[in-house]
Amino acid sequence: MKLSTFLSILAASTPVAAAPTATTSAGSAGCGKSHLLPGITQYRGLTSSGRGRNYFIHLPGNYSEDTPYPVVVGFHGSSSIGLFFEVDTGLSSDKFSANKIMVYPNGVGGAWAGANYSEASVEEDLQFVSDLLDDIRGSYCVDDSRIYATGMSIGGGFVNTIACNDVGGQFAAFAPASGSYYTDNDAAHGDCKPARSPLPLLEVHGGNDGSVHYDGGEGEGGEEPSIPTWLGWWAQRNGCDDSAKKVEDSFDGDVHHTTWNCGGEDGALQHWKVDDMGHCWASTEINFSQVAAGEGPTHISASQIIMEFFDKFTKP
Ligand SMILES: *[C@@H]1O[C@H](CO)[C@@H](O)[C@H](O)[C@H]1NC(C)=O
Ligand SMILES: *[C@@H]1O[C@H](CO)[C@@H](O)[C@H](O)[C@H]1NC(C)=O
Ligand SMILES: CC(=O)N[C@H]1CO[C@H](CO)[C@@H](O)[C@@H]1O
Repeated sequence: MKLSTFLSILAASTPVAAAPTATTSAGSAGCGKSHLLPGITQYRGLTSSGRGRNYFIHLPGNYSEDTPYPVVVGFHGSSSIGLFFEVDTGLSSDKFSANKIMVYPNGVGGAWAGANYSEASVEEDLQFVSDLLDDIRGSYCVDDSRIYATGMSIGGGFVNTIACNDVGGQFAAFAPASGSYYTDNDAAHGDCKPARSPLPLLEVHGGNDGSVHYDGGEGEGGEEPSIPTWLGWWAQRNGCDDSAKKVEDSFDGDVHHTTWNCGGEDGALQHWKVDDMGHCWASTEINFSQVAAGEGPTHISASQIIMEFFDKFTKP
Protein backbone atom coordinates (compact mmCIF):
# COMPACT_ATOMS: atom_id res chain seq x y z
CA MET A 1 0.00 0.00 0.00
CA LYS A 2 1.25 3.48 -0.83
CA LEU A 3 2.21 5.68 2.10
CA SER A 4 -0.30 8.34 1.08
CA THR A 5 -3.13 5.77 0.95
CA PHE A 6 -2.18 4.43 4.36
CA LEU A 7 -2.13 7.92 5.86
CA SER A 8 -5.43 8.96 4.35
CA ILE A 9 -7.12 5.85 5.77
CA LEU A 10 -5.73 6.73 9.20
CA ALA A 11 -6.75 10.38 8.78
CA ALA A 12 -10.31 9.46 7.87
CA SER A 13 -10.66 7.65 11.17
CA THR A 14 -9.55 10.52 13.41
CA PRO A 15 -11.28 13.79 14.25
CA VAL A 16 -9.67 17.11 13.37
CA ALA A 17 -8.19 18.79 16.44
CA ALA A 18 -9.69 21.74 18.27
CA ALA A 19 -8.30 25.28 17.85
CA PRO A 20 -5.05 26.15 19.64
CA THR A 21 -5.30 27.37 23.21
CA ALA A 22 -3.05 29.49 25.43
CA THR A 23 -0.51 28.15 27.88
CA THR A 24 -0.29 28.95 31.59
CA SER A 25 2.89 28.75 33.64
CA ALA A 26 1.42 25.95 35.76
CA GLY A 27 0.90 23.72 32.75
CA SER A 28 -0.78 24.00 29.39
CA ALA A 29 -4.47 24.43 28.54
CA GLY A 30 -4.69 20.66 28.02
CA CYS A 31 -4.13 19.96 31.72
CA GLY A 32 -7.22 18.41 33.31
CA LYS A 33 -8.40 16.75 30.08
CA SER A 34 -8.55 12.97 30.27
CA HIS A 35 -7.34 10.60 27.56
CA LEU A 36 -8.25 7.02 26.77
CA LEU A 37 -5.59 4.32 26.45
CA PRO A 38 -2.46 6.12 27.62
CA GLY A 39 0.63 4.05 26.83
CA ILE A 40 -0.77 3.16 23.39
CA THR A 41 0.37 5.25 20.44
CA GLN A 42 -2.52 7.31 19.01
CA TYR A 43 -3.00 9.10 15.70
CA ARG A 44 -4.18 12.72 15.43
CA GLY A 45 -4.86 15.20 12.66
CA LEU A 46 -4.86 18.97 12.32
CA THR A 47 -5.00 21.54 9.53
CA SER A 48 -1.93 23.65 8.88
CA SER A 49 -1.35 26.06 5.95
CA GLY A 50 -4.55 24.65 4.46
CA ARG A 51 -3.21 21.09 4.42
CA GLY A 52 -4.34 18.12 6.45
CA ARG A 53 -1.38 17.13 8.63
CA ASN A 54 -1.06 14.36 11.19
CA TYR A 55 1.08 12.89 13.93
CA PHE A 56 1.41 9.99 16.35
CA ILE A 57 1.47 10.63 20.09
CA HIS A 58 2.49 8.36 22.96
CA LEU A 59 1.58 9.23 26.56
CA PRO A 60 3.17 7.52 29.58
CA GLY A 61 1.15 4.43 30.63
CA ASN A 62 0.37 6.11 33.97
CA TYR A 63 -0.37 9.54 32.39
CA SER A 64 -1.73 11.97 34.95
CA GLU A 65 -3.91 14.74 33.50
CA ASP A 66 -2.69 17.19 36.14
CA THR A 67 1.05 16.69 35.67
CA PRO A 68 2.79 19.01 33.20
CA TYR A 69 4.99 16.69 31.12
CA PRO A 70 8.05 17.37 29.00
CA VAL A 71 7.42 16.76 25.29
CA VAL A 72 9.89 15.22 22.82
CA VAL A 73 9.07 15.62 19.12
CA GLY A 74 10.83 13.05 16.87
CA PHE A 75 11.17 13.69 13.13
CA HIS A 76 11.50 10.60 10.89
CA GLY A 77 13.92 10.15 7.98
CA SER A 78 12.98 10.26 4.26
CA SER A 79 10.41 7.84 2.71
CA SER A 80 9.13 7.19 6.20
CA ILE A 81 6.48 7.97 8.81
CA GLY A 82 6.50 8.77 12.51
CA LEU A 83 5.65 5.21 13.59
CA PHE A 84 8.80 3.89 11.97
CA PHE A 85 10.93 6.39 13.87
CA GLU A 86 9.16 5.40 17.09
CA VAL A 87 9.90 1.70 16.58
CA ASP A 88 13.42 2.22 15.30
CA THR A 89 14.54 4.43 18.19
CA GLY A 90 12.54 2.66 20.92
CA LEU A 91 11.90 6.13 22.37
CA SER A 92 8.37 5.32 23.57
CA SER A 93 9.63 2.61 25.91
CA ASP A 94 9.52 3.33 29.66
CA LYS A 95 13.29 3.12 29.71
CA PHE A 96 13.42 6.42 27.79
CA SER A 97 10.09 8.20 28.33
CA ALA A 98 8.22 6.91 31.40
CA ASN A 99 7.65 10.57 32.30
CA LYS A 100 7.48 12.22 28.88
CA ILE A 101 4.99 12.77 26.08
CA MET A 102 6.46 11.47 22.80
CA VAL A 103 5.27 12.97 19.52
CA TYR A 104 6.07 11.60 16.05
CA PRO A 105 4.79 13.85 13.25
CA ASN A 106 4.47 12.74 9.63
CA GLY A 107 6.14 14.72 6.85
CA VAL A 108 4.34 15.54 3.58
CA GLY A 109 5.25 12.86 1.02
CA GLY A 110 7.30 11.00 3.65
CA ALA A 111 9.87 13.80 4.02
CA TRP A 112 10.58 17.21 5.59
CA ALA A 113 11.29 20.55 3.98
CA GLY A 114 14.78 21.52 2.89
CA ALA A 115 15.75 18.91 0.27
CA ASN A 116 15.25 19.53 -3.44
CA TYR A 117 12.76 16.62 -3.41
CA SER A 118 10.70 17.89 -0.44
CA GLU A 119 7.00 18.48 -1.16
CA ALA A 120 6.36 21.01 1.62
CA SER A 121 8.14 24.37 1.72
CA VAL A 122 10.32 25.36 4.68
CA GLU A 123 7.75 28.01 5.61
CA GLU A 124 4.91 25.46 5.56
CA ASP A 125 6.75 22.86 7.64
CA LEU A 126 7.85 25.45 10.21
CA GLN A 127 4.23 26.63 10.48
CA PHE A 128 3.22 22.99 10.98
CA VAL A 129 5.65 22.72 13.93
CA SER A 130 4.06 25.77 15.51
CA ASP A 131 0.51 24.44 14.91
CA LEU A 132 1.52 21.00 16.18
CA LEU A 133 2.83 22.42 19.47
CA ASP A 134 -0.38 24.48 19.88
CA ASP A 135 -2.48 21.38 19.28
CA ILE A 136 -0.52 19.37 21.85
CA ARG A 137 -0.60 22.12 24.48
CA GLY A 138 -4.34 22.47 24.02
CA SER A 139 -5.10 18.77 24.44
CA TYR A 140 -2.44 17.43 26.80
CA CYS A 141 -0.79 18.57 30.01
CA VAL A 142 2.53 20.05 28.85
CA ASP A 143 5.46 21.65 30.66
CA ASP A 144 6.07 24.47 28.20
CA SER A 145 9.66 25.01 29.32
CA ARG A 146 10.60 21.43 28.43
CA ILE A 147 9.82 20.82 24.77
CA TYR A 148 12.57 19.09 22.75
CA ALA A 149 13.24 18.04 19.15
CA THR A 150 15.17 15.10 17.75
CA GLY A 151 15.24 13.48 14.31
CA MET A 152 17.12 11.28 11.90
CA SER A 153 18.59 12.08 8.46
CA ILE A 154 16.30 14.61 6.73
CA GLY A 155 14.35 14.70 10.01
CA GLY A 156 17.63 15.65 11.73
CA GLY A 157 18.20 18.26 9.04
CA PHE A 158 14.73 19.67 9.72
CA VAL A 159 15.46 19.78 13.49
CA ASN A 160 18.34 22.08 12.56
CA THR A 161 16.02 24.17 10.35
CA ILE A 162 13.71 24.60 13.37
CA ALA A 163 16.70 25.59 15.57
CA CYS A 164 17.63 28.20 12.95
CA ASN A 165 14.20 29.87 12.96
CA ASP A 166 11.81 31.71 15.31
CA VAL A 167 9.73 28.64 16.13
CA GLY A 168 12.92 27.09 17.60
CA GLY A 169 12.52 29.52 20.49
CA GLN A 170 9.67 27.30 21.76
CA PHE A 171 12.09 24.41 22.35
CA ALA A 172 14.52 23.82 25.23
CA ALA A 173 17.07 21.72 23.28
CA PHE A 174 17.74 19.98 19.95
CA ALA A 175 19.32 16.66 19.02
CA PRO A 176 19.65 15.81 15.32
CA ALA A 177 21.21 12.47 14.30
CA SER A 178 22.87 11.67 10.94
CA GLY A 179 21.34 14.97 9.80
CA SER A 180 21.33 16.37 6.27
CA TYR A 181 21.68 20.12 6.78
CA TYR A 182 20.44 21.37 3.42
CA THR A 183 19.11 24.67 4.77
CA ASP A 184 22.31 25.50 6.68
CA ASN A 185 25.10 24.78 4.26
CA ASP A 186 26.95 27.96 3.46
CA ALA A 187 29.59 29.80 5.43
CA ALA A 188 27.63 33.05 5.43
CA HIS A 189 24.81 31.07 7.13
CA GLY A 190 22.42 33.92 6.58
CA ASP A 191 19.54 31.44 6.71
CA CYS A 192 20.24 30.47 10.30
CA LYS A 193 18.88 32.93 12.86
CA PRO A 194 18.39 31.09 16.17
CA ALA A 195 15.83 32.58 18.55
CA ARG A 196 18.35 32.73 21.43
CA SER A 197 21.93 31.89 22.37
CA PRO A 198 23.01 29.44 23.54
CA LEU A 199 20.47 27.06 22.04
CA PRO A 200 21.50 23.65 23.41
CA LEU A 201 22.24 21.21 20.59
CA LEU A 202 23.74 17.71 20.38
CA GLU A 203 24.53 15.86 17.15
CA VAL A 204 25.31 12.16 16.54
CA HIS A 205 26.91 11.16 13.22
CA GLY A 206 28.68 8.15 11.70
CA GLY A 207 32.13 8.74 10.24
CA ASN A 208 31.29 6.12 7.63
CA ASP A 209 27.90 7.60 6.63
CA GLY A 210 27.43 6.84 2.92
CA SER A 211 24.28 9.00 2.54
CA VAL A 212 25.04 12.13 4.54
CA HIS A 213 28.82 12.25 4.31
CA TYR A 214 30.72 13.37 7.40
CA ASP A 215 32.86 15.55 5.14
CA GLY A 216 29.84 17.07 3.40
CA GLY A 217 29.36 17.61 -0.34
CA GLU A 218 26.56 16.51 -2.67
CA GLY A 219 23.77 14.76 -0.78
CA GLU A 220 20.60 13.14 -2.13
CA GLY A 221 18.66 16.39 -1.80
CA GLY A 222 21.29 19.08 -2.25
CA GLU A 223 24.58 20.41 -0.90
CA GLU A 224 25.50 19.48 2.69
CA PRO A 225 28.10 21.09 4.97
CA SER A 226 30.86 18.98 6.52
CA ILE A 227 29.88 18.11 10.08
CA PRO A 228 32.96 19.75 11.72
CA THR A 229 32.36 22.96 9.74
CA TRP A 230 28.67 23.00 10.67
CA LEU A 231 29.55 22.38 14.36
CA GLY A 232 31.94 25.34 14.13
CA TRP A 233 29.01 27.52 13.05
CA TRP A 234 26.98 26.36 16.04
CA ALA A 235 29.94 27.02 18.36
CA GLN A 236 29.87 30.62 17.11
CA ARG A 237 26.09 30.99 17.29
CA ASN A 238 26.02 29.53 20.78
CA GLY A 239 28.91 31.68 22.04
CA CYS A 240 31.00 28.60 22.87
CA ASP A 241 34.68 28.71 23.73
CA ASP A 242 35.92 26.71 20.73
CA SER A 243 39.54 26.61 21.96
CA ALA A 244 38.45 24.96 25.22
CA LYS A 245 36.30 22.18 23.73
CA LYS A 246 36.93 18.76 25.29
CA VAL A 247 37.22 15.54 23.27
CA GLU A 248 36.85 12.15 24.94
CA ASP A 249 37.74 9.06 22.93
CA SER A 250 36.35 5.65 23.85
CA PHE A 251 35.83 2.12 22.48
CA ASP A 252 39.42 1.84 21.21
CA GLY A 253 39.20 5.20 19.51
CA ASP A 254 36.03 4.43 17.51
CA VAL A 255 33.83 6.88 19.47
CA HIS A 256 34.62 10.57 19.97
CA HIS A 257 32.55 12.80 22.24
CA THR A 258 33.15 16.55 21.95
CA THR A 259 31.75 18.98 24.54
CA TRP A 260 31.78 22.76 24.38
CA ASN A 261 31.17 25.29 27.14
CA CYS A 262 28.90 27.99 25.74
CA GLY A 263 28.44 31.23 27.58
CA GLY A 264 29.01 29.44 30.89
CA GLU A 265 26.68 26.55 30.04
CA ASP A 266 28.72 23.38 30.03
CA GLY A 267 27.67 20.94 27.31
CA ALA A 268 25.31 23.35 25.51
CA LEU A 269 26.93 22.05 22.31
CA GLN A 270 27.92 18.38 22.00
CA HIS A 271 28.88 15.96 19.26
CA TRP A 272 29.19 12.17 19.17
CA LYS A 273 31.11 10.74 16.22
CA VAL A 274 31.25 6.98 15.68
CA ASP A 275 34.04 6.38 13.14
CA ASP A 276 32.83 3.10 11.66
CA MET A 277 29.08 3.80 11.77
CA GLY A 278 27.00 4.34 8.61
CA HIS A 279 23.69 6.11 8.01
CA CYS A 280 21.50 4.83 10.86
CA TRP A 281 20.21 5.51 14.38
CA ALA A 282 23.02 4.61 16.81
CA SER A 283 21.92 1.71 18.99
CA THR A 284 23.56 -1.03 21.03
CA GLU A 285 20.71 -3.40 20.06
CA ILE A 286 20.11 -4.00 16.37
CA ASN A 287 17.28 -1.92 14.88
CA PHE A 288 15.69 -1.49 11.43
CA SER A 289 17.71 1.52 10.28
CA GLN A 290 20.90 -0.43 10.96
CA VAL A 291 19.63 -3.41 8.97
CA ALA A 292 18.61 -1.05 6.11
CA ALA A 293 22.11 0.47 6.09
CA GLY A 294 23.75 -2.99 6.17
CA GLU A 295 25.04 -2.23 9.67
CA GLY A 296 25.09 -3.99 13.02
CA PRO A 297 24.68 -2.59 16.55
CA THR A 298 27.21 0.03 17.63
CA HIS A 299 28.86 1.09 20.91
CA ILE A 300 26.47 3.86 21.88
CA SER A 301 22.72 4.37 22.17
CA ALA A 302 21.56 7.63 20.59
CA SER A 303 18.19 7.27 22.36
CA GLN A 304 19.84 7.16 25.79
CA ILE A 305 22.38 9.92 25.07
CA ILE A 306 19.70 12.23 23.65
CA MET A 307 17.16 11.76 26.46
CA GLU A 308 19.88 12.35 29.09
CA PHE A 309 20.93 15.50 27.20
CA PHE A 310 17.35 16.80 27.10
CA ASP A 311 16.95 16.22 30.85
CA LYS A 312 19.72 18.76 31.51
CA PHE A 313 18.01 21.69 29.76
CA THR A 314 14.97 23.83 30.47
CA LYS A 315 13.91 26.76 28.29
CA PRO A 316 14.96 29.99 30.07
C1 LIG B 1 4.63 6.90 36.39
O1 LIG B 1 5.66 5.93 36.39
C2 LIG B 1 6.97 6.46 36.39
C3 LIG B 1 7.95 5.33 36.19
O2 LIG B 1 7.72 4.28 37.07
C4 LIG B 1 7.20 7.24 37.67
O3 LIG B 1 8.49 7.81 37.68
C5 LIG B 1 6.15 8.35 37.77
O4 LIG B 1 6.27 9.03 39.00
C6 LIG B 1 4.74 7.80 37.63
N1 LIG B 1 3.85 8.94 37.46
C7 LIG B 1 2.70 9.06 38.11
C8 LIG B 1 1.89 10.27 37.79
O5 LIG B 1 2.31 8.24 38.93
C1 LIG C 1 19.07 17.34 -5.86
O1 LIG C 1 20.42 17.66 -5.52
C2 LIG C 1 21.34 16.61 -5.74
C3 LIG C 1 22.68 17.03 -5.17
O2 LIG C 1 23.07 18.30 -5.56
C4 LIG C 1 21.39 16.32 -7.23
O3 LIG C 1 22.28 15.24 -7.47
C5 LIG C 1 19.99 15.94 -7.70
O4 LIG C 1 20.00 15.75 -9.09
C6 LIG C 1 18.99 17.03 -7.35
N1 LIG C 1 17.63 16.56 -7.66
C7 LIG C 1 16.70 17.37 -8.13
C8 LIG C 1 15.35 16.75 -8.34
O5 LIG C 1 16.90 18.56 -8.38
C1 LIG D 1 13.22 -2.86 15.30
C2 LIG D 1 14.08 -2.89 16.52
O1 LIG D 1 14.51 -3.94 16.98
N1 LIG D 1 14.37 -1.70 17.03
C3 LIG D 1 15.19 -1.58 18.20
C4 LIG D 1 16.33 -0.62 17.95
O2 LIG D 1 17.03 -0.47 19.14
C5 LIG D 1 16.27 0.03 20.25
C6 LIG D 1 17.12 0.16 21.47
O3 LIG D 1 18.25 0.94 21.26
C7 LIG D 1 15.12 -0.90 20.57
O4 LIG D 1 14.34 -0.35 21.60
C8 LIG D 1 14.30 -1.07 19.34
O5 LIG D 1 13.26 -1.98 19.60
